[in-house]
This record gives sequence, structure tokens and C-alpha cells, in this order.
Amino acid sequence: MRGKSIMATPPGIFISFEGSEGCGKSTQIRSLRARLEAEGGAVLVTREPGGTAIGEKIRHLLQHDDDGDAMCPETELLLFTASRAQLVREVIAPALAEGTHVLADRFLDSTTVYQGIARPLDYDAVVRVNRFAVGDCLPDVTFLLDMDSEAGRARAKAREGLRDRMEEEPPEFYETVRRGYLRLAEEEPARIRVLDADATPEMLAERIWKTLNDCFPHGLSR
Ligand code: Z5A
Repeated sequence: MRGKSIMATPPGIFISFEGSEGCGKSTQIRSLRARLEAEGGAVLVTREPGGTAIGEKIRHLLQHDDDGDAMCPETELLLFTASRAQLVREVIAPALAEGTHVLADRFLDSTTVYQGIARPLDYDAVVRVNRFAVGDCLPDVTFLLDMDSEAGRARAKAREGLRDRMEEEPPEFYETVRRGYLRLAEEEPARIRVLDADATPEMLAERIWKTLNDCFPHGLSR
């Protein structure tokens, strides 16, 4: 056994946050990060697209419309998943392997819902591309912060993001996104935990912490 550690570092926990605009993902990620770090855990936060040099270039392409070119939904799908493929291999998988918890601000469920359900693309094709991009690197737990889509948009209005390029969609689009997420949660109830996001940040943070501890009753290291 010389040169080989008997006690291997347990892998970190992979937690993703999903939901429609303004549901409070970033706020809750900040809160959970602080709590995990206070308990002595190492934490990495990712946001999508981006997080690697290649991913940031892809983010720029998705965010800005420098030459006024219209981007077709197929290109959009491939850019989101290309950025994620790079992020998984360069950042997320190595971090988990060394015992760091990863908190992802959106992951593959965003693509399934926005590109596979809300946009006019073939659902099964989107699921296949999505799975190909991430391989076996899937979240252990996903928090779906669910709330009325219009109320969430009102919260998010002041913020700038990928909406720079993405056109303002009609209210039905955001309702489709919400229903799409709830459908995924019905299909994968063990992984996707639905929480009512129409609560104070503090109340929501408590529910997230409790759910996480219920999921990992023997502690947050594995
Ligand atoms: N997209 C896609 O199509 N396919 C993909 O694969 C991926 C993304 C990865 C994301 O843009 C767009 O990209 C999105 C899907 C698409 N939209 N479209 N169309 P983004 O990354 O720029 O934005 P976002 O992910 O939607 O995040 P956001 O607007 O920044 O919202 P958030 O992170 O969920 O919320 P927040 O920043 O924590 O809070 C928003 C505001 O509400 C802020 O002022 C807070 O102080 C406030 N807040 C937060 N929590 C509360 C509570 N509990 N009560 C009251 N107020 C609150």
C-alpha cells in the first residue's frame, strides 16, 4: 500500500439550482455557500454558460449580437452544451474528485427546459445532446425554485444577463418554462426537489438546508 492513501478523499456533493428568471438561485447559492464553508467544506460555484476560458467566449457569443446575426435554436443548443462539456471536464469533475462541493447556477435541466421544451427543438434530440455533453457528471441534488413566472420576471427585471441578446418572450414562454421544470421534477423526484420560492430568502435558505441534510443524513461528506 506504500504511496497509496488508505483513506481516499470522499467526493464532493454536486448541487444544481434551477428555475425561471428571478426565482432567487444566485441569492440561495450565496447563502448555501456561506453555510457549507462555515462547516469547513470547500465550495465551488459555477454559472452557465462560462466558467472556463472557452466557456466565456461561448458566453459572449450567446450574450451579444455584435453583427446583428440571428442565432438559430440549434446553434444556441450546441453552444450551451459545448460550454457545459468544457466546464464539466475542466472544472466540475476535478473539483468533485478532490472533495469540493459544487453549487451550479443552472446545469443541464436549463437546456432540457429552455431548448427542449420552450424552444421549437426536438425534445429527444436535446436530451441526447445534453447527456453526451455531461457524460456521467450529473447533480446529486437539484433545487427547483418554483414560483409564478411573472412574479419572478418582475424580480429579475433590474438585472442584466443573457437576456441582452435573447428577445423578450411573451408571458406564455415563461409559463411553459415553469411547467417544463415541474414536469422534469415529476419524472425525477429523487433528484429534483421542488421548493416554493415565493418566500423570504431566509425561509428558503432554511428549507434548502433541511432538504440537503435529509438527503445526506450521515453528513455532507460522503
Ligand atoms: N439559458 C438557456 O436557455 N439554456 C441554458 O442551458 C442555460 C441558460 C444555462 C439565463 O440568464 C438565461 O439563459 C435564461 C435561460 C437561458 N433566460 N432566458 N430567456 P441569466 O443567467 O442572465 O439569468 P438567470 O439565470 O435567469 O438568473 P437571474 O435573473 O439572475 O435570477 P436568479 O439568480 O434566479 O435570482 P437572484 O439574482 O438571486 O434574485 C433576483 C432578484 O430577486 C434580486 O434582486 C434579489 O435580491 C431578489 N430576490 C432573491 N430572492 C428573493 C426572495 N426570496 N424574495 C424576494 N426577492 C428576492
